Amino acid sequence: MGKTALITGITGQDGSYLAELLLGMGYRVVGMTRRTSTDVHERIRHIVEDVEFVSGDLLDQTSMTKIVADTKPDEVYNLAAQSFVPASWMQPVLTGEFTALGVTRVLEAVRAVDPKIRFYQASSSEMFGKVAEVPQREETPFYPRSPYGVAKVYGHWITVNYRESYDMFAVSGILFNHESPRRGKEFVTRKISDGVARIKLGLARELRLGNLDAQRDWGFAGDYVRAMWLMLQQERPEDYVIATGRTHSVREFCRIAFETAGLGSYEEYVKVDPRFIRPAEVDLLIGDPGKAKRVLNWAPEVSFEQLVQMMVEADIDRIRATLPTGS
Ligand code: NAP
Ligand code: G4F
Repeated sequence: MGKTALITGITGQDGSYLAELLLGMGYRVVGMTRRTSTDVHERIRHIVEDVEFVSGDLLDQTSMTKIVADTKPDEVYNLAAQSFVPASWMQPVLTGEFTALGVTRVLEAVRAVDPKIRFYQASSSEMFGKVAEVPQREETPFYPRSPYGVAKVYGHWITVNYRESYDMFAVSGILFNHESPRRGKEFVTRKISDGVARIKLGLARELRLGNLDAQRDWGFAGDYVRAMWLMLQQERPEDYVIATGRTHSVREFCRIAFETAGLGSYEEYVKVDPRFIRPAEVDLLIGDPGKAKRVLNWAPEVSFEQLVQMMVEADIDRIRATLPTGS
């Protein structure tokens, strides 16, 4: 018998790549989705027949506990969250309910049904915020700079607390930014690749962005979900930083993206718009993936340059396919 995995947030970027990975390894994959009046399966359309769907919500303890009891998973991956940082200033209470208390609800469900179920929490480099050291490691103190970051710190510590209080196999992956052609269009990398594609195909003339000097340690989502799985296969539950160890600015992302599309200098098209500047910024993130390399034998396979090219080419192909033939 193969293992069963329950994934919350299966309709998101990471959920889609993780489901693919686990199905490929023979897992029975159960995906939790919340009820919506429209179809949210865009990212998992190609595997929708292979996944079992259950309806639940991080806000609802009863549904969480019933889902864990009914599906009897060996592993639970808690990827669901309100994950867009600017939205967390607009909806700070809701962000706390989803992204902080939601973690406790899933942990409570696991504890009540079977504390031996292995649990993965999607923690974030946003917890490091105004960074205390460079690069950031598992021991680096947290200094979050947004309601989202604060909520993730809660999610991280409640995971550690359940591990220590109830001897559960509960681990927290502190993942640095990871991107792909399936990234939501509100995040800066996808906003750039989509914007570049629109300019290339004559559908737009400019791209409006915020802080071009912000620096992130960007990797490919497909590489990062492998690390999530590896963390749950270890003998001991421990937390890991997952990152490439290299950082790049938004400006550099723009430069490579416009060059990939053959549009020349990004400076001709990119305009800084104060609407996209944040109330408090995380200026620099760079992770130290040393422990993940040593213990998990994990390393990213896709470089920054390959990632930018992959995203720009995918958006050009996707948008071109929607245009009348010959455009
Ligand atoms: P994403 O694309 O925004 O996906 C979020 C998922 O959460 C979606 O499936 C969404 O469902 C679901 N969700 C939101 N609120 C929910 C609720 N109340 N109940 C049930 N499901 C709910 O995020 P992602 O990029 O895949 O990231 C996955 C996780 O990793 C998130 O927790 C994120 O905070 C964390 N993380 C991401 C990164 C990164 O760079 N991508 C880095 C560090 C940590 P709908 O489809 O219904 O909206
Ligand atoms: O792409 P972003 O919105 O991602 P951010 O805020 O780093 O958060 C993402 O990564 C986290 C891991 O560190 C996750 F936990 C979180 O869920 C999410 O996936 O912004 C990246 C940087 C920021 O410094 C922002 O100020 O890009 C800068 N930026 C500049 N112009 C912009 C824009 N960001 C967005 N979204 N839109 C802009 O126009």
